[in-house]
Amino acid sequence: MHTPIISGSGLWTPEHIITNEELVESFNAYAATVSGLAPSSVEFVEKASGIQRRYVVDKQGVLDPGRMKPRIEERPDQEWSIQCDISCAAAREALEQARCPADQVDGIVVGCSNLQRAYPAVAVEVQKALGCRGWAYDMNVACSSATFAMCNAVQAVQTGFARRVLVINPEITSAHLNFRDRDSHFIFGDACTGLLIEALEGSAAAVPWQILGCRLATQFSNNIRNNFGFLNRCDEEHANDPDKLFRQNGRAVFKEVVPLVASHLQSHFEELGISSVRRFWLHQANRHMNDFIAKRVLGREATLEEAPVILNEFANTSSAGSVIAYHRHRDDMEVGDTGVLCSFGAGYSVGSVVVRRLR
Ligand code: CO8
Repeated sequence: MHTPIISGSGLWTPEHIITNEELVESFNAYAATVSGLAPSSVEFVEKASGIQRRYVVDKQGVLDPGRMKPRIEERPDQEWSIQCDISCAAAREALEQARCPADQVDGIVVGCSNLQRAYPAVAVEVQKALGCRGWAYDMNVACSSATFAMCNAVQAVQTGFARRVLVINPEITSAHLNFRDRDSHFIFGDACTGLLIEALEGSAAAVPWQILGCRLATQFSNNIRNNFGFLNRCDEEHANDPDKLFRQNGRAVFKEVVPLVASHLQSHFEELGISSVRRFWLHQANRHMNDFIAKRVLGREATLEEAPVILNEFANTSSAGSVIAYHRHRDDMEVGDTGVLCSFGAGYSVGSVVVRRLR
């Protein structure tokens, strides 16, 4: 069996930022035209979620109260698609950090909550655009798409099925967020992350992070849903219902997912025989959720150093969240330190990947 490592990470961030103030102003302009719809508030958003702003691929379209969705032009088939473009940007940074030429990559897994088309797979397009060999496929486990994709990559590397696999998470959440929904209009942001997972033997990485173990779990729930799909056009009456966008029962998600994730992490650490974890790169959906999860696992409040927060800047970027936290908050860790990337979300789904700094 080969030793799997993360040898590089990359992050693509859109150029547009929407602050809570701007988002709430737009929502309230819309709400003023709908009888019975209460206004949103900046204070609520920040207090309930910890989110202060988010990056989006298009700002104007989202903030226009007459539109409230991003303007993203359809591209001709001959051009790289938007998800391919942002995937390549994140992947190139990861490859550069790993000191790995693109033609040495054997496999690509693109995992995210919303794929822009059914086929050809975005991953295969990325493979062509980057000049990688081997195979590529897309997958979707909502917010857990990154950790589940990492697990696939780890197994491929361990068994020798592939030497190097790129895991990429192009999350354009703003296109499937209902900006007219008071309960959730502030929750999401756009970003794309990339990781190179490869065998330690033969890697040129300056700072390899050994992957000690992956653990995945799912449990069916209707509390987070998005009913968008290819069958929608077969029922014209319901084709444009708001439930074809993201919706959730946020309170129930909060209550049910916190204990699920905490016990998932505890059993994963036990299984690996790990007693001390220096860093928790948690999924970034809600600040309080992360505080509760870390507290349950540690038996005390976690510091910001132990459980870093990026959702104040990015909001919930779905599967990219825990990878952004890892990408931004790991350089200060010592050789031998252990950390965990952990995702949770729709499904429900929970994924954890435990890593240790090797050099
Ligand atoms: N402004 C002002 N007040 C508001 C607003 C608002 N915008 N929204 C609600 N309120 C009010 C309510 O009316 C309510 O008032 P009252 O008490 O008088 O009835 C009060 O605030 C409390 O409402 P809630 O109970 O709804 O508020 P919470 O404290 O529960 O906070 C949260 C709401 C922030 C949504 C919180 O429940 C939460 O974060 N839950 C967890 C969410 C989560 O983790 N979801 C994961 C989903 S992501 C995923 O899995 C991937 C899917 C990816 C899809 C990407 C496509 C977009």
